[in-house]
Amino acid sequence: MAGTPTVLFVALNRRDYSPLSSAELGLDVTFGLLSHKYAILSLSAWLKEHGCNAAYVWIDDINADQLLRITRAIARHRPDAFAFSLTTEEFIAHYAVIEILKLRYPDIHVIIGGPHANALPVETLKGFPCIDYVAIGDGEETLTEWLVAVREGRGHERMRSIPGLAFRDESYGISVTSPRAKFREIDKIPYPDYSLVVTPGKFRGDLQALPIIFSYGCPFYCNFCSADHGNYRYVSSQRAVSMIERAINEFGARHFVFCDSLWPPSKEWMREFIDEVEKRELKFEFHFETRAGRLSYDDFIRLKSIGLRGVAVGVESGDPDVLKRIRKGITIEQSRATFKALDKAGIFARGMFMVGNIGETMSEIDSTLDFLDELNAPFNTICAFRPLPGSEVYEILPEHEKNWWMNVNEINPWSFDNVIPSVCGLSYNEILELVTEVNLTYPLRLEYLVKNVYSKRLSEEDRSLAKRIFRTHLRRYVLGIMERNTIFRRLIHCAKCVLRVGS
Ligand code: B12
Ligand code: SF4
Repeated sequence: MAGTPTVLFVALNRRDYSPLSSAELGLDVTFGLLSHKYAILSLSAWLKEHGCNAAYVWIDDINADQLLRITRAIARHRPDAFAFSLTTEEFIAHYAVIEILKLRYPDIHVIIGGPHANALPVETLKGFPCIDYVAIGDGEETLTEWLVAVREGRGHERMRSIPGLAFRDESYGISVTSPRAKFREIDKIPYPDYSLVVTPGKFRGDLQALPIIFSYGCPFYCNFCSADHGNYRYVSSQRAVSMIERAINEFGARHFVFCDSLWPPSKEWMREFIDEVEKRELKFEFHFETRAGRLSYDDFIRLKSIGLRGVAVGVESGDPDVLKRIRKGITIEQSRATFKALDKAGIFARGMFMVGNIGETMSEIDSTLDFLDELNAPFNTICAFRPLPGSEVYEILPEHEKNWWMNVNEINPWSFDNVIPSVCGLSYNEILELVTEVNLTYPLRLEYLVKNVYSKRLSEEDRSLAKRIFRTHLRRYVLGIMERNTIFRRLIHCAKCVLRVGS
């Protein structure tokens, strides 16, 4: 373990994490976002600029072959520590990996950070003994100071002086150090370390999109969300363009997904960004997520001229009372106007909706489903609400329901086996069933075909994408009906028997 203090980031990246993956929908090219955590790319770059080293290994399942990848990475990099960046929903699946690592390498420290760690540092350490440290808050300085302390073999006294940490101390209690100050000078954060996940010269920039983030936190306070509310910080527009330019020149990137909670930070920032992209004559395509009411038709047209391909809009609900209750801070009218502007500008729009929000009634859910059809976007993601740790709604759960995340199915966090508390009249499984049905049948409507597949409003490429969405959903729907149909099931059974006898 000579040389530079080294951390090995480890991740379990399953492709089947969502009920309808983008690969299944044929959306690979457009939404073919590299699934690796941006935080890992960003923290790695920071460590490398601050006297440490970082490596990264990911597996797509827990089996002997995949675990061998980790063993090889350990032999190659000889890390001082294993690091994980986790959301709540992927925690349990990753803990299975952590247990295996701890069993094989008991002397290598394990640290976790990210949204789950930020929300429940103490509960996580208490319930999961193979985790040694939890980082709370912005991780750049915490991880660097901690890694150096680990390398120097300093004990808990030294760890107590590092802000933003929680750990199991000598008396088996949990120590939490002072809060880590928010990182303000975010222009100083180095360019993301894409070298961890793509090889220059080999990366298919025409087929895959790189994630890129220009901001930390969010200025809004939606009560279902666990983002770092109010602590909104963003890089300058010049810096943002330089980040893109560098990814284009070094890695051959052509597509980006701006993964900020919301983009752009402001209209003025956006104008400067566009001017700078034009000045540097950069050629790339991009998608981003925004809030309803933030951008106009003219804005979309200007953004389209520098490569905008698609926009996701957080509509959440079609009911004004629900929007107020969840403190979304937008109106139905604003969503309507944003989708109209996107339609008129011929931009591929994606609506993001949620069902099962706090106190939601069946008639409020119906309003959302009606609104979904009214907006008639080429694509939507409709989520079954989960009370995420770190959000305001999580805090109001009765104590005995707060541990739901400990029981999430390791194989499929979206499965119906999960016992997830509901905060409305329907149970979680009822909501999930409804949402799965709506996700599946949404494009199977005449209005969808007329507007998104046959009208000439969208580009040829986007229309063929909408057609793929229609076909994939139709195939799945028909197969679903067949699977549920007893006569059909029996026929298949008979056919199999005949084939068996025949052979
Ligand atoms: C980008 C993003 C995504 C992208 C990820 C793209 C990518 N390739 O990285 C996509 C669209 C794929 C995505 C998907 C989902 N996301 Co998301 N996403 C975000 C978002 C907007 C930004 C996250 C980000 O990368 N920020 C930039 C990095 C640099 O900051 P950071 O992650 O906060 O990390 C800092 C610290 O936490 C810390 N840190 C992080 N990791 C580590 C590790 C170590 C070892 C240390 C020491 C420190 C550390 O240091 C970092 C730098 O200071 C956040 C909201 C937000 N504003 O935070 C939601 C958020 C993370 N997502 C969330 C959710 C729920 C999801 C989904 C489950 C949604 C869904 N229903 O499908 C999925 C599944 C993700 C999964 N695998 O589990 C939740 C997580 C809440 C929770 N309690 O877990 C968030 C917080 C939003 C919310 N609704 O509350 N997401
Ligand atoms: S849902 Fe979006 S806008 Fe609302 S607080 Fe979370 S990140 Fe911000």
